[in-house]
Amino acid sequence: MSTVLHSIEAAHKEGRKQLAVLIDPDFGQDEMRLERTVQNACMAKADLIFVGGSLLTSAAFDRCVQLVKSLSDRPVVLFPGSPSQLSAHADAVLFLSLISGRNPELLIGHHVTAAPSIKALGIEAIPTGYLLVDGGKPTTVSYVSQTIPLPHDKPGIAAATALAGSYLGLRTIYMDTGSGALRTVSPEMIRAVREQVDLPIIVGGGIRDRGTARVLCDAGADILVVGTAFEKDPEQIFAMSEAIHA
Ligand code: 1GP
Repeated sequence: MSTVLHSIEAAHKEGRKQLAVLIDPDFGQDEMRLERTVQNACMAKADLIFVGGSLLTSAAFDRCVQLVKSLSDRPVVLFPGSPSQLSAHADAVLFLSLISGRNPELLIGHHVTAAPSIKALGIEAIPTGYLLVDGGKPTTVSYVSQTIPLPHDKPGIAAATALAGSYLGLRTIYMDTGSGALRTVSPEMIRAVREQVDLPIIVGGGIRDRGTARVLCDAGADILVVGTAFEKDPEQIFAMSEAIHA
């Protein structure tokens, strides 16, 4: 049943790096651009398509996921900014615990609200420890989650947090500086987490060029998530995919 997680774990074990193209549901309102982004993601052999955003300003979330799924031969994974961002058209949902923060709603509250819906919709839940890392400016995630990001220069705290997450049974670790961040998670922080946990590591926030992507992969990231750069220029997906898969 847990096919998306199994494929992520298999890639991690084999050292195959993966690209996840992030689609913001609001961005999805421009259907022609969305179509081009998804088509490029498929042609460039991006590994996953994530759909989600921190702010639920779109009433058409389900419609967006349905459209993405209809255009894509890649697994579609929800990266929900709230318990209402669920859709039966997705293959899986990142079941996120914001373990860098101390907001109980994001450690267990929203999970209780969302769990019955996820079961009813029949989508795969991927238990994910989410670490929000300071990316040089306040982001929507830090504002909406009302949590303080982990300091950018404290890899030890990230490593201890990820280790605790693995002891709690989480299956992937997602380190994120937030959409449009000025800087990415540091290679030092990724290395520190990699030394502590043998779980697939997802890294996102502020990744704009292939050189940076390579450095983050070499540090131990398994999946890189890119949103803003592809919103600006969907043609960038090809070069980024090539760099990550090299
Ligand atoms: C944000 O990790 C994602 O949660 C993607 O960030 O939009 O900066 O690529 P960008």
